[in-house]
Amino acid sequence: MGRLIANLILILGDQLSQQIASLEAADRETDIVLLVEVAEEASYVRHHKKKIAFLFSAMRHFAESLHGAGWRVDYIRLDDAQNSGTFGGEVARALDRHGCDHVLVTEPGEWRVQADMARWSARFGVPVKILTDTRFVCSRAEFETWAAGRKQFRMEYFYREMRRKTGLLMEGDAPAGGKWNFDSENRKPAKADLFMPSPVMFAPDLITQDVLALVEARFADHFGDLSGFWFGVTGEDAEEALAHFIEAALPRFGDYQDAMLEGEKYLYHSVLSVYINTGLLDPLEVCQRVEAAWKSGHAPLNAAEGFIRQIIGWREYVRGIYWLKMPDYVDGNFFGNQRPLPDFYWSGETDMACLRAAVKQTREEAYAHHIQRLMVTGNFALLAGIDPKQVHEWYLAVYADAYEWVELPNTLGMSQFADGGLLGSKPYAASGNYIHKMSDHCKNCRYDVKQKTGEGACPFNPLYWDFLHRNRDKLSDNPRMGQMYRVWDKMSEEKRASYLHSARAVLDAL
Ligand code: FAD
Ligand code: DLZ
Ligand code: SF4
Repeated sequence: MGRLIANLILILGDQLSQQIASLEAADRETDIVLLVEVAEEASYVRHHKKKIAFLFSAMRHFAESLHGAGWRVDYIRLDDAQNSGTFGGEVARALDRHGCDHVLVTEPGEWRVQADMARWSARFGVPVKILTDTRFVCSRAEFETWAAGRKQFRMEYFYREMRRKTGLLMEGDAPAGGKWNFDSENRKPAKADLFMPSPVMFAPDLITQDVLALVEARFADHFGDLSGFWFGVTGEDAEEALAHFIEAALPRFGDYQDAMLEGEKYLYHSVLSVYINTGLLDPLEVCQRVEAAWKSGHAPLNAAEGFIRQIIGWREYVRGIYWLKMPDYVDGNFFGNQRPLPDFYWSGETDMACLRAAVKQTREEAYAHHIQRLMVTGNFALLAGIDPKQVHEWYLAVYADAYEWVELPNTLGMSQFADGGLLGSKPYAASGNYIHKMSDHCKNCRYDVKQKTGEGACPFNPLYWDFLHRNRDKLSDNPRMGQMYRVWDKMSEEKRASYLHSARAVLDAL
């Protein structure tokens, strides 16, 4: 006999897993699964067209697979005549349609959505149960316990606990290979290579083609190219992408993790965040597969460890920080930066070759790898004193893998140091020399990376010193910055003035 209580189970666009907690707790006989395409989610920041298309297509495919697995699925399309455009509005309509007396959801990834859900029970007059998202190794409650009483949070210590908890790359109580972290081996610049792997690209099927037409019609004025859409949109596609990454790119992932090359959009990166963050891949399973590749001798330890650290270390850690510190976190502005985001973050029209390449590929693919995000677009915004909230909204909009829980701490914390150093012990600020060392962009640039000041100098060079000078009261006590202030102080008055003058010219031209 089925249960008397029928649940309405709302599955959000980034919860597309049959193992998601709300489905695990549900009953196929009595419960209704609801998925909704809603205008508010696509436009509270104006997401990249490819991101919206990916999500809608993945949601439609997921609904089909649920139906095939025997679930009763109610799917609301964006262009359904009665679509209210919001999660709450669609839950209200579905409760009327189906007469369910409970709502069951898995906790959402964004504070904004959680705050809305907290009001649903009173609004709809039915119990609303919000379940822990079991896709994460560390629950929000566990992270709070870890953080309690600590003056400083450091990812490295958190990561070691996650290694112990998961048993990944552990030999008894000790880390495999005798070290927790092989990052020092992972800083090689890459060379153009005919055999550079590329992620598996999937031709759009009929469902995706429908969605592409919808997105082109409804979101024509959003950032991003829709043409050349190749993302996988099902769990099977994502599996194939994972297998290909492990086979073709993982062995060199570690070595070239920090490298950039003109015209090479992916290098040895996995391009899996888009699938992991929507639920098409399970993060722990991904790590176990990578560990198995190391155990079988296919990939070296520095690659496997580097990759696993990103997922059970950084990914879990930034989520913990997000939930610990929201809602105030988003207003962090340690340096008091107010400058608006330059237009070229949208147009890509700049003579700075590194920025042009990063923005161009972001527009084309809704993807850029970590070092492009951190050391090119992020570094420039930091040095130029851009309002961190505008920087945050840009990253949230333009990347297919961006959800606030992961994007915000990476942008506002790691990249812009706007949280005053909760996430990193010093700002990721660098002059042109870093980009020159790690990439081949400078040879295609109108600016000269070796030139420090004056017309034609790489803008990162004067901006770097101007940033340090401008923020001296905030940074000079930081032990990791002392050395740079000593270098600045030893410069002649004339040299310092020349840096500041050149920086002013760059900033005035923005
Ligand atoms: P790979 O280099 O192949 O790394 C493997 C996996 O590790 C990724 O798929 C991802 O799941 C995880 N990972 C790596 N670094 C991080 C990190 N710092 N935080 C969390 N997970 C990480 N990542 C997002 O998933 N969504 C975002 O919105 C996002 N915004 C970012 C904004 C800025 C300013 C910066 C500096 C980083 C941001 N990151 C974000 C982290 C990282 O850049 C991306 O996860 C990565 O580029 C995704 O590409 P990939 O799958 O090829 O990653
Ligand atoms: C990003 C996004 C977009 C563009 N559209 C939808 C949607 O129409 N329906 C949906 O369920 N989810 C969408 N999402 C993902 C949500 O924004 C995400 O689930 C919340 O921000 C919580 O992380
Ligand atoms: Fe970027 Fe400067 Fe190199 Fe040009 S010279 S590509 S602006 S780092």
